Amino acid sequence: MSTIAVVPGSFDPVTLGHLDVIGRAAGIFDQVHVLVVHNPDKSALLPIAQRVSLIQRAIVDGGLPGNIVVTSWSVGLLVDYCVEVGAKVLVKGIRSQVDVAYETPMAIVNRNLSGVETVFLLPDPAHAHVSSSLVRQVAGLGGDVAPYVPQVVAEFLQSPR
Ligand code: COD
Repeated sequence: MSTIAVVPGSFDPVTLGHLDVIGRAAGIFDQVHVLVVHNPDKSALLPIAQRVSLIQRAIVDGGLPGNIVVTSWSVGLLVDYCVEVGAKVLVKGIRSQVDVAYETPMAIVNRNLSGVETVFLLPDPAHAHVSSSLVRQVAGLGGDVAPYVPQVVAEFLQSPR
């Protein structure tokens, strides 16, 4: 039986840290669904459809495997999507104790709600300091975000909109 894993995030925008986790998940699981979800605790920069499009282009440009699909979810719980598509696993990236404290209760509640397990992947040290909020801040102040994001995202953020 093939195992579907969901890699959820706000991906606002997708970073090299996200892409690293997505690529490694795709090497472990049969199918990976990258799921763009609105996080009500964060103020959004990009519309959801734009985030999906940038992830799709970054995956192609980065030569990631073909077992990855990118989509979004806006109704109900994250695990409702997992149940709908038959995914048994959520994959999250853990950069620090802050991520552990944020993700651990959600992992337990998600398992209680649905039986879906959460697998934590450690980051590539080269990208462990990277976050979308840092990228939003640097881009908003006119700085160069190219070291932190796929090229397609850097070009998009630095183009006039
Ligand atoms: N290296 C490795 N991993 C990274 C990096 C990096 N540089 N940067 C981010 N990550 C990881 C994060 O730790 C996270 O696991 C994932 O990538 C996505 O990060 P973000 O910042 O894009 O997304 P978040 O943290 O805003 O998460 C949004 C979610 C919607 C996924 C989250 O809020 C969530 O799981 N919500 C649950 C909603 C729900 O159903 N609640 C009820 C039950 S808990």
